[in-house]
Amino acid sequence: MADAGATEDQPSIVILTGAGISKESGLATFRDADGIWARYRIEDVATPEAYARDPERVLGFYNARRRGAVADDVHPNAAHLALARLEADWPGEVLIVTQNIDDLHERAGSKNLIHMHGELLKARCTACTGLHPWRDDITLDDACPACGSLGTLRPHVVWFGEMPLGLDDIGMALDACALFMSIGTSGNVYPAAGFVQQVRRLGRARTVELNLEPSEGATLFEHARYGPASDIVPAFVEGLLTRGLAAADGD
Ligand code: BJW
Repeated sequence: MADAGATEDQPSIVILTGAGISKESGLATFRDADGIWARYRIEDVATPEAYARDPERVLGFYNARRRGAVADDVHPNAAHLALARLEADWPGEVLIVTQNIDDLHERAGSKNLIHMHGELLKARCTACTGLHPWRDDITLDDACPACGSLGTLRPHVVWFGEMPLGLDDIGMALDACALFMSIGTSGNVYPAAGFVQQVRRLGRARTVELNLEPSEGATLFEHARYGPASDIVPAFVEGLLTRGLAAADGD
């Protein structure tokens, strides 16, 4: 990650994204009525205990989602593309902190990106901790490409009770930014749900929620835009690039 410093001429922006930004690309959210948690219980598929109890079930859940994410008809949408354009054209640093494990931000062209809940297209070895690009199913018969151990590969994702990734870099970027945007996340899961409060404590940055509807934490933000991400994010980015940070104000 590049240095997260901000100056008046080059104000930095931190963007938190969640499942809502990938919804219009065809990937399910978690807590909407048609979301993943309506079909699966968290305690069966998204905790270290679930994996210890029934690794095949947990691997099956992520194998199905990996097949979905690499499907030919899944592409970055206008919201992902607009954020990549913002990173390319904004005079200061733009950091995307995504809770999503898909690779749609990368495929849109974003470079300065932290996957705080891991990456679906990587496997991690529980024996040697090695990380490996992985586009196929993970099975208990697979050997770690680095250490050769059998049955030790798991999805490189952050389950409940595990420590999210990149928190030191995220914390520094939040403290330095002039604008914090939260896009397509319900504000249910910590520590991500608390980032807006961290930013507001310092009182230096504007805070904006962009979501289909007011999220759990909506009142914590100073400003908001509501609608599908593929509409509101490109419009918001266009405003920033033409009018600067003041474009964030208002609702
Ligand atoms: C649209 C849209 C469109 C729809 N356009 N918008 C009690 C109190 C406080 C905390 C805790 C507590 N008990 C336990 C905790 C901690 C726990 C936690 O937060 N639990 C809560 C449930 C209370 N957190 C953890 O365990 C985390 N680790 C941790 O805390 O470590 C300790 C620690 C940290 C820091 C300092 C010190 C210690 C780990 C959390 C791991 C989350 N893992 C998951 C699954 C793994 C990845 C995967 O399988 O994909 O990550 S859970 C799931 O939720 C996934 C997501 O990344 C995450 C957030 O979901 P997201 O993205 O917000 O999706 P949705 O569906 O909830 O919302 C979608 C939104 O989009 C909605 O608002 C829609 O309206 C909107 N939308 N269409 C725009 N077209």
